[in-house]
Amino acid sequence: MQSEIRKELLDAFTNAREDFLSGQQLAELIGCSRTAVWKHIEELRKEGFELEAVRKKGYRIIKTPEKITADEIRLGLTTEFIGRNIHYEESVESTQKIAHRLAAEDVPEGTIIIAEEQRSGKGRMNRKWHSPKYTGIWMSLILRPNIPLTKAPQLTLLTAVAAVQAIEEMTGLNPEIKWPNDILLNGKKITGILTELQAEADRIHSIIIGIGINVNQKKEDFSEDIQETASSLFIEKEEVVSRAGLIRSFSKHFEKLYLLYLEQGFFPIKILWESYAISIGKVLKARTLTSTIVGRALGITDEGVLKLEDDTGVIHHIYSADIEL
Ligand code: BTX
Repeated sequence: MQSEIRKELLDAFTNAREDFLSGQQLAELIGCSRTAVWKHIEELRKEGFELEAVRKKGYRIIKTPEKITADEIRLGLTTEFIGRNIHYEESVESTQKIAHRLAAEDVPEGTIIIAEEQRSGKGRMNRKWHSPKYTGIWMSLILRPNIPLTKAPQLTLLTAVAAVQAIEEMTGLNPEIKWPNDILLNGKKITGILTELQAEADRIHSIIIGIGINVNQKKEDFSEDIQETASSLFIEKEEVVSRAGLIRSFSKHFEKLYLLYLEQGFFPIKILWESYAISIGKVLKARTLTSTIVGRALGITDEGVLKLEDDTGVIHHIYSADIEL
């Protein structure tokens, strides 16, 4: 757990943007001694931050570390609660597992769990999520909304919108959503979302949203079975993308959408989701556990259920399926 002083120090550098801050200014802003400021600046340097120090002007941060650190995410974070409490690990089985444990310990809403690598990352329906070291964002987010159980899938769709907006902001690329929650670039999967619940009767204790974003992988970093279907932002943009920057951008967009959702319900989110969806209006094949339905996608219901109209005019409601375009 990082100290409060460290958090305030990073907030001060965030607000100062490119400006220098003197040791005295920092001490006053944070309400601690100059020795404490100096000690924390030395610790940032050990983590891989480069700070420029100029006499009579003070300090400013000129480079952040390669590895994601909780401090690097905090530097520039503008949210109230999403991503404010960060649990960071180098290597884990799955961030979802840690999130479940922390959620039961009553950590604050908006806590994120981030790992550099997952040894057994989880996809939906017990599938695997390939999560190699230092290349992607492998993250779980803990929420505690006061909504009925049946509405939980809406948050998966909201997460997809936030991820698309963050990718757009950071790269200028325009990803599309394939129902319910795959995010694609040029038809290849770059992001997956897995929503899990802790609930009693029909009361939600917490919702744990797992987000995997392929950021800086090269084609050969993917295992052979997904080389043709998966891609990364680096492959599509041909530039390294800052993972910490993307986490901050995602947190910002997510918080905005989540507050809108809690205030106005799912409708505004649904409109946004449909504007990014590739499938609406197209003929799709939906493979459910029990059958395969072919039909034209009409849109989604307020519960996030996909509506498919077959060629006899019957409208099918699809709750869970794999979709072929
Ligand atoms: P999904 O079931 O929609 O997708 C899983 C399928 O996608 C796999 O069966 C495989 O074909 C393919 N796949 C696996 N890894 C990748 C990858 N890196 N890029 C593209 N395609 C891939 C989607 O499940 C939900 C994924 C959530 C992942 C996050 S990461 C943080 C959190 N922790 C955790 O264990 N899972 C979530």
